[in-house]
Amino acid sequence: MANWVCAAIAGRNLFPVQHPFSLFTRFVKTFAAPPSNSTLARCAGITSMMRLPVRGTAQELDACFVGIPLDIGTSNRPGTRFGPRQIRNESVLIRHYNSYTRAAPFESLAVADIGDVAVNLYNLKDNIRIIREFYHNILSSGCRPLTMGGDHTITYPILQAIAKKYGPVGLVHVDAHDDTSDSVAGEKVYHGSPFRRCVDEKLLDCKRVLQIGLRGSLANSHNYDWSIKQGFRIVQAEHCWYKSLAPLMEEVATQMGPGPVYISFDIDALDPAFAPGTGTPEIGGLTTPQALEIIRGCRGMNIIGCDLVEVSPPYDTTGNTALVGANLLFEMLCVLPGVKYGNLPLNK
Ligand SMILES: [Mn+2]
Repeated sequence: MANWVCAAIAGRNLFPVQHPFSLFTRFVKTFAAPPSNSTLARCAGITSMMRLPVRGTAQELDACFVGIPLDIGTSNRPGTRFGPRQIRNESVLIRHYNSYTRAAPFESLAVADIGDVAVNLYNLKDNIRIIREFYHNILSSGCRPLTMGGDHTITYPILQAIAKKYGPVGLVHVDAHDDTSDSVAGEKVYHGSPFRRCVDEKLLDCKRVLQIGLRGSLANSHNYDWSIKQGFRIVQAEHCWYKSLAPLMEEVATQMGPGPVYISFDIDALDPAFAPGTGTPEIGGLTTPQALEIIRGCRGMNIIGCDLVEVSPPYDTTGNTALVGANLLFEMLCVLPGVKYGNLPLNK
């Protein structure tokens, strides 16, 4: 897409700009908001995340959306290779401001969609290197990535890159499953093992890890013992039923402290009633209001990256699962450090 088209869609400054004395394109930090539907109909325009400008680099961005269209790490239903596309498609509905928290992310941060990682669909392990190197690049400029998955395998190489820059990080892991298996069929890399690999490589600050939403049937009765032994805080879905999670998130904020924190949100943490389009659904899950409470409860933490994984469009032809995912990514953007907030609601 021509740069002037990006700028026209954004309705703001041109970028990247051509330096008058240079043959090279020079990227400059500029703010860009999604287009209003007064100037561009929601069904029009290039389908980037929220129809934000598309850029080929994370340079000079505070945050970027990036897709990883991968599903060859799945254990049951495939289809998450189509996740980023459908999340982008459903994201065109999302507007500029957070209606409840009053977050104004596009007035606070330079944000764009930098496209997808060039995955290898024929060699899962090769993607570990491909994704890690891609994220080294993103992080080298100080940009905070918001990733659209993709199956949960992708969080392992993302955290390799994150930990190289920040050291071991805190983790808010929202999921129906703990994803800490050691191996399956003799393979160490798949979507059930990312956090085991992260602990193996000391990528996590284990006292600052929350796993929330866990449930469903297990392969053995002591399945969660390994996580607890590492020092993780485990909150099973049953302990979330019928209540607000805002008080819990205040405790989690204390647990996380001022250090860097990564958010990894598996859409299967939600009940299949809210998000059926996923590979390993489990009944009795979280509600969408609880998902909002968890993410909004991360405000004030030093969030250095986020992902939303496991959206599998073939299993939800309504698009609702991707719509939920797109909105949760917007909510994550709204709690990044540096986001300004307007006046809070007057009436509770
Ligand atoms: Mn998962």
